[in-house]
Amino acid sequence: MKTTRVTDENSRSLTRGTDAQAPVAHPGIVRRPHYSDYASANSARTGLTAADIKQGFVENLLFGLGCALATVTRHDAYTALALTVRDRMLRRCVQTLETAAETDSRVVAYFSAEFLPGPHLANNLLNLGITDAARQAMTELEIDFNALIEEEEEPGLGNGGLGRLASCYMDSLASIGVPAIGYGIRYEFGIFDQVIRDGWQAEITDKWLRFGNPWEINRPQLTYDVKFGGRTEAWTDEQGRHRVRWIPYEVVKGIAYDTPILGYRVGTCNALRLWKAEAVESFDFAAFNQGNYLRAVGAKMESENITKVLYPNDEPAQGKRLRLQQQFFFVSCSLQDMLRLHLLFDGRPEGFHSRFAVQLNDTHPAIAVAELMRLLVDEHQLDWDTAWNVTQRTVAYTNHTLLPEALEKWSVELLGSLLPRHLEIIYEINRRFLDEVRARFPGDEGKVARLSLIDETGGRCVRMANLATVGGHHVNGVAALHSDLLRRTVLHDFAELWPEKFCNVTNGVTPRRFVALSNPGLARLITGHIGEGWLSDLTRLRKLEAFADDGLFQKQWREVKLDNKRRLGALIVTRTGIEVDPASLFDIQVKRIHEYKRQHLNVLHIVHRYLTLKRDPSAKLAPRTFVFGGKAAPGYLMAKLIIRLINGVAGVVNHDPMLRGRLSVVFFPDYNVKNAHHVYPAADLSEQISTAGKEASGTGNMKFSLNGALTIGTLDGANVEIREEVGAENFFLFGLNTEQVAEVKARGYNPRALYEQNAALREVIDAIAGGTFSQGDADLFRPLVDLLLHHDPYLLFADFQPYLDCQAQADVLWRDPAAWARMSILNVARMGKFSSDRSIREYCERIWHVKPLPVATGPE
Ligand code: NBG
Repeated sequence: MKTTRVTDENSRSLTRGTDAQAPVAHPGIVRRPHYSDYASANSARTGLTAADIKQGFVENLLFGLGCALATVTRHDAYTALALTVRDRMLRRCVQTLETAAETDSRVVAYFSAEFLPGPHLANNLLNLGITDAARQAMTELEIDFNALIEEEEEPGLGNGGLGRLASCYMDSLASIGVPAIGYGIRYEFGIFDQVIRDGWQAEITDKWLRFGNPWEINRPQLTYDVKFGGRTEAWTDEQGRHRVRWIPYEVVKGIAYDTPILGYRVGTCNALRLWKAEAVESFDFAAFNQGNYLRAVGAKMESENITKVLYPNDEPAQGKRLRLQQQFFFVSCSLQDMLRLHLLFDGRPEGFHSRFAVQLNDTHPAIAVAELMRLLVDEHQLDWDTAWNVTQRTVAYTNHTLLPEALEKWSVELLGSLLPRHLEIIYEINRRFLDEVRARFPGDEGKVARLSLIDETGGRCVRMANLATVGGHHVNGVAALHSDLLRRTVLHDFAELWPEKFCNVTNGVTPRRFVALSNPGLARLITGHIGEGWLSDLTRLRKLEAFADDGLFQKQWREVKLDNKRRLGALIVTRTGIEVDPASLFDIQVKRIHEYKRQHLNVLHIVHRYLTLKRDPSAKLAPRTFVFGGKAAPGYLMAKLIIRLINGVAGVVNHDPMLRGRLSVVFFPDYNVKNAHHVYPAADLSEQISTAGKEASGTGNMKFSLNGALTIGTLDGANVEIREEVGAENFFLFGLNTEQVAEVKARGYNPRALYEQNAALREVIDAIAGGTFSQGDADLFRPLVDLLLHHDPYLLFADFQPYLDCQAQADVLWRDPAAWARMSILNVARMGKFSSDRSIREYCERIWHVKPLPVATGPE
């Protein structure tokens, strides 16, 4: 890639608009401006008062959208308000860029195939501190402010926890003041919208861009060519060096779309830079010239397909060609973009790692290791060792799963056909690496086979986790237990080889979105008692401990919760028609539907309660409302059957007059970030019941607890640390731990025997199998029942009785509202550790070696 560095000499002439030619592809920096240049900017664009916002809004409506106030639709008004807010962010974005450019500070490049930012408007208002001013401005214009907030459709560019984590991290990076770019894919269709038909999940295309997207800025001048297929060719350069060139079969163009990500009450505003694929003009010229118009156009459509749709599977890797294309596409655009930026300031590619720290969010972007090597060696003429040193010092890798089926592998054949040069590079990395291994462990070919980047056990495959581990300087898991298991199992040989490479960074969540924004009542109550500041330093929540036994405080605490439950209840009625009692215990499980997460264990408990209440209406059971939410991967039949089962049970339970006010079951459709805002604040009990060792961390567990829900959970993922923090006495623990799970499996697990021994379990399974929840149809749930009876890979039966016993304890506590409130307060008070600010500080210190860089906020 050739980059023109514009010198001071010609930049000055450029700004004077004299003889200089405007550079086309990469204009670079015309001149280094300073934010004082914008000091005179119009206060309608930058001001933070209600009057300024009102003015800005009207101007955006008129000049941005060409709308008149008289005929404005709700969506127009939303867009105009979004643009008004965006104006205020762009000033900060530019200031952030300039501040970063002035120092030589390292910029974090967070590589993630998924981001789930949630709706932007309310969050940006909060971070700017202008929610009230904006509300006032709208009220003066007789526009319903809340309706505008509701109008926003969220960008569903992720599946679940992994994508949401990436967005929490973007929020924290900006809030702490670390210059960063989030690099990813601008999917035209994000995660599908879920609707429930006859109890089954149906998927609807997510057309989130249908009415435009006011938050993004299209940068058509920022484009990069991405090559695919073809072959490589060796040649010798003028200095007699061995070189390789890649002659691709096709080329696709990536175009940047930037979304500003503003920190909380700070000047730092980073960019989320997402790439869209387009055909290059000269594309399939030959076909075109031969008069084969359709082929030429067909190929164009194919290249645009790359960023059409998000793969809706949250865990298992698929081995699909298009998916590998997506991964390479965004990685290549991003690295080319970073090299361009770096070379603008520093002519030497060998200094790349001191400009950028790349974090690989799981293995989805792991091809970055090979692509950075290719760019440095083939395009920037570094020798292999120098390039390798740069690559290893740039890249670090976060692992997010231990599930064997989710560890990404690409067949050598597929990778070689799509990325022939990268396969060569991977082989070369592997050859050098395995030489080292053999030198250290002579004769241990077993170890060599396990460490190899190539899996030779079946068809030959490239192991992406191994590539990321060898190519990076750090590998981390996302909770203490997970990082431990990672070291002991999946990456055991690597951890032995390079113990210092491995570390843990426990996940965190942003308290801005997940408390201040979604639970304003709680936020107000907290601030009223411990003052401001906790949103930027969540450990200050500790001060709430002093109020845990305060009767008045407990009362206010419970009123906030009840209010939130009323609101969720109202939403449940509109979405499902089911009426729920806000006074009942809200027992909630929201997350992707997966067997390892064991939503069906939750169902077994509900069925048990149902049967108990039917048999003995005077049974001392707390009135409960069970709420489920989550999407199933469209091809994951068992997960879909679990949704059907939940709805089958709901259908029976909710229509039984005898159970009115005692038991209800809700499947809340289309669980997403926007809906999540209503769910977490309304929960009394949070279900975190995965089979121990399967959930890497979980982050919903943190959001619930931070909103005052008590957790019922296993010793899995971050539950372990949550329990440590809030205190064992404030956590409902049950079930086998990871060692016990391994023992049970090693001994030979027999779910059928458990079924026969446990009358309650038998009764529950028989009811499901017999058609109680399927209108007598004994076939509907057979696949699920058979799987449990004969295999039960996630040990539901083993954990069934302990789960029931633990649930019974929750019932007992519910009868004592003061004790429940006390525990709830203590949970919140002790959740400070789980702020994503803490996680990001750890990444900064241990992995990236970057420091915050304060950015001035003014002038407004
Ligand atoms: C998920 C894990 C969760 C974890 C999130 C974020 C993947 C591959 N992994 O337990 O299942 O909380 O990542 O780290 O989506």
